[in-house]
Amino acid sequence: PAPRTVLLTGAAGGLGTLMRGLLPEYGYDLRLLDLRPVDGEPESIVADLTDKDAVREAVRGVDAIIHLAGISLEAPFEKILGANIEGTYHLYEAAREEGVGRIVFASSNHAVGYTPRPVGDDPLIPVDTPRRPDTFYGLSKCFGEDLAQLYWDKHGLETVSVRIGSCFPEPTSVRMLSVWMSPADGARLFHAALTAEDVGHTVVHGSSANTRLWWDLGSARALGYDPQDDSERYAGKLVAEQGELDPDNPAHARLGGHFVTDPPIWPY
Ligand code: NAI
Ligand code: 15L
Repeated sequence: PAPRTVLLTGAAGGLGTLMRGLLPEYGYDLRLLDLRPVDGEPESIVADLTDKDAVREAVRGVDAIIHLAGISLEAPFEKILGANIEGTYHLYEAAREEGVGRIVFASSNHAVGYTPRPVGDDPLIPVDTPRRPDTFYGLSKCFGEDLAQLYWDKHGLETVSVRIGSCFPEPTSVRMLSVWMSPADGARLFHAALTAEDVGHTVVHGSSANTRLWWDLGSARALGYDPQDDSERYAGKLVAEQGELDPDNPAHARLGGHFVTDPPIWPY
């Protein structure tokens, strides 16, 4: 049966806030968790993923999990280790112990951020492109994907790992024109990832059907995802402000953008 009660971790964050608004329309009953209280949601669970017992309690009784919580940019390794690596392990272990059948894991383009972006007639980046994390942050997403594979192979716990490009209300850079996922398409993709049958562990790229797309959406479409948006309507304004990408700039030549520089340069 399709999942109904879904634990949304990271519910107070940017993406969590967008998805809290959109996913109930698909019929989900969301249980919210974050390190900090979720605005206007007094019943949300305030818990740190590094607290194993709290995570197990939060997971009890849900049909599926959308796992967004964690550090979402580059940070010192020790911080990534707690929130993203240990925290994701706690979540998988709790899901196994409580019999939760499926997790949708917010992976990132930064798991493969050093991959050259296609130029001219180059083929789109395939979903099985070799791992090339661009940060400790990206490395933690590689860990999460491997953990997902282990829990599928060993315990039959299914995951869709979504390598999200940039999911914000609007793209804010020329690079983002290629990797942007509109919030509405994000909800479409999460819904497909929750409801497709027999996903085992599937890795998908998470973006809209952008004119300037860099990566292949085939495995996402195979889940039933049918993106409706295209960032191109923002291209005129962004290119006028920022110019086209400069192939001689290393941060414009790789999928991960400015995450590939040392240190990463914000904004991206
Ligand atoms: P965000 O930083 O706005 O939200 C992350 C949330 O996780 C925050 O509310 C934070 O309080 C919570 N959190 C952090 N450490 C925690 C812990 N130890 N225990 C419990 N909660 C904790 O990030 P955003 O943009 O909402 O991203 C959500 C997820 O999607 C992240 O895992 C991020 O890596 C991933 N992602 C997001 C992309 C985007 O474009 N927004 C792109 C690629 C991946
Ligand atoms: C990510 O993984 C980050 O969480 C998000 O804040 C953006 O930086 C996004 O990637 C991106 O590459 O634009």
